[in-house]
Amino acid sequence: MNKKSISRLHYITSPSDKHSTMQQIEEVVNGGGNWIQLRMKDETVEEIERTALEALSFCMDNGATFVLNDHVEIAAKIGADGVHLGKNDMAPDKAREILGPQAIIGGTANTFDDVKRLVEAGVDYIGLGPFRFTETKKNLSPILGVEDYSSIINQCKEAGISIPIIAIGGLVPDDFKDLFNTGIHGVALSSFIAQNEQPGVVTLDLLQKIGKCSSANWTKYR
Ligand code: TZP
Ligand code: MG
Repeated sequence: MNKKSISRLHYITSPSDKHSTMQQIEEVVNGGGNWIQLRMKDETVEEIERTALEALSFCMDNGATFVLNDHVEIAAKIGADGVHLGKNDMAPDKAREILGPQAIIGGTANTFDDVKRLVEAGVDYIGLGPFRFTETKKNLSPILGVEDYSSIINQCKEAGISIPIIAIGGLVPDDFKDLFNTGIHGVALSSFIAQNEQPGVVTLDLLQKIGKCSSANWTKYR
C-alpha cells in the first residue's frame, strides 16, 4: 500500500464499556478496516505509548495504516505511519520536520480558512467537522451541515486545492449518501463502531455502504 493513500473509512478509537482499545482495533481491522487512529485523551503518556506500540504492531502485521492522535513525539519514537493534529496541537509543519516527508499528517478543520491554512502547512488529509453533536469530543467547533461541506469543498475547487476531505462527528451510515455527494473523500467514525456489540461486523457493513455511496470500487479502499 502506498503510505500516502488515504482510506475512505477512518476508525478513531474511543473509550467503550464494551471493548478495550486493542479489541476495537483488532475487530475493525478483522472486519476489513484499514485505517486506525489511536485517540486516547485521558491516559498517561506512558499508557498511550504502550498501547500505540501494540496497536502499530498489529496494524503493520495486518496491512492497516496507523495514525496517532496528538502525540508527535511518540509517533516518531515508535515509527507510526502518521499523526492527526487538532488546532491546539503541534503545528503540522513542525510535525513534518520531526516525522519526515513520508509520514501521514492529518489536520482538523471547521472552516475553509482552516483547510487553506492546513494545506499550506503541508497536511496530507483534512478531518472536516463536526457534522453532528458528539460526546466523543470535548470543546466541539460549530456543527457543519451538508451545505457547509458542499460550500467548503466548492471553495477548495475554486482555489485549486485538492486534498482528501474526511467528514467527522457523530456520523451514522444514513449520512453517507448526502456527504459523499458533496465530494468528500471519506468518513471518520468512532462511537458508532466502538459502541456496537460487533465492531468487525459493523465495519464490513460500513465499507459496503461507502462503496455504494462513493465512486470508489473495492480496490480503492487501500
Ligand atoms: N473530531 C471532531 S468530531 C470527533 C473528533 C475526533 C469525534 C468523532 O467521534 P464520533 O463518535 O464518530 O462522533
Ligand atoms: Mg488533538
